[in-house]
Amino acid sequence: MSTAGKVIKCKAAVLWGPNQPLSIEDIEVAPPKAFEVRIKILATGICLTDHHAITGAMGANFPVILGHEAAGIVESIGEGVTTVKPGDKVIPLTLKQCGKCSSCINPNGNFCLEMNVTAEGAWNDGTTSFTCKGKPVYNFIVTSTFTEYTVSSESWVAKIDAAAPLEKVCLIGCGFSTGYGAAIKTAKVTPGSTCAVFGLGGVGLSIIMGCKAAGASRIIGIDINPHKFERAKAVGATECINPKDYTKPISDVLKEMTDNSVGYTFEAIGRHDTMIDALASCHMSYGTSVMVGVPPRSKMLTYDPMLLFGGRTWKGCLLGGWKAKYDIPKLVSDFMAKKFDLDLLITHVLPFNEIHKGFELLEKGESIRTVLTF
Ligand code: CND
Ligand code: ZN
Ligand code: ZN
Repeated sequence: MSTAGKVIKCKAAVLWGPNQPLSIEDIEVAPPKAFEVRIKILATGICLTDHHAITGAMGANFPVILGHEAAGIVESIGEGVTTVKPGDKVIPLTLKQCGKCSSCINPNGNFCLEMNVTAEGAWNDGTTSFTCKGKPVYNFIVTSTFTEYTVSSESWVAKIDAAAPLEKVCLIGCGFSTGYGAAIKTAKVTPGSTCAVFGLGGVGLSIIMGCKAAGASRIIGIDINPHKFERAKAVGATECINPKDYTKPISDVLKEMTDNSVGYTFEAIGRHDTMIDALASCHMSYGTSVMVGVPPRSKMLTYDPMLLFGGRTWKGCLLGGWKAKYDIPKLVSDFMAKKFDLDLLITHVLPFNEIHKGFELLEKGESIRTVLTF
């Protein structure tokens, strides 16, 4: 029996407030309105950004359904939707692409200026697509994938290869694309260069994969958890170091190790101190440092401007700098063409109802990516 046009009752992990446990609830998901798409989620990764929203380091409206790294199948579409149809395999996007604003038309921009309209987790008319116990439940970066069904807007959904394995390509929805793009698209790592990656989680390892694909000859991984080193090396790190093993600043350690030749550094943790460490660790005159970790909300960062005065470049990027609606399907095609291996990033696969275990593994530093399947 078709569910199109009807409210769907299903399970979702609802976060009722900051620092509360995720609660698996029965929710109602409204049918898609004009230009909206309702998606049956089949696989979703857990990213540290979801954890930032739980702790309050990243803003969200409560109650909220988190999750933003997923793949699924279109269940039904609203009036006017032309780029996807029921049955299509899709990845919900964390960035929209209007295709018309100054950011979308510039080849280097991917942060669509229309983004702010949905910043509060509700649609333009103030409504939400989810309800639980009679209360509206907000969305998270328009994706909300810790649910059996979600609703997104057409410009935030990318149709992907019908043969793509969803339990793997879900990582292309965030972590993989973010890291890989940070290296090849944002930093534009050059062949033969030396790179240093701070933070060896799913995003950091994807940065390493991007540095390797770009032809870097030395890739140094940095993490305070040495258990991350083995997998970092498996994806391409040439060596790994733990800042806790040194008394001097990590930037000095890297300078000595490389005869002062670190061309590119990346911060994939989300801390101010490591953002400065990463900046100070790239070459003072030609180095580029990319801020990939989400900066803690509402906190100012102070730094010595001399760090930039000699010529360093400091950049940030969202989703690796990719133009989501156009580039995500291409990355899925690249995966299908075996240009990179997502299995190296997936340490755990759990059923959706074990989401708590997935977060526990992340908190304990025991996972790279946990994929939840439905
Ligand atoms: P994950 O938790 O898997 O990895 C972070 C790693 O950092 C862990 O291995 C930690 O041990 C390590 N770490 C923690 N503190 C330190 C420290 N002081 N020094 C060195 N290493 C440390 O996180 P993830 O890979 O899922 O995400 C990483 C960041 O990227 C996080 O801030 C997330 O919110 C952000 C991000 C950004 C974007 C974007 O579009 N820019 C997209 N997704 C995620
Ligand atoms: Zn735009
Ligand atoms: Zn993410």
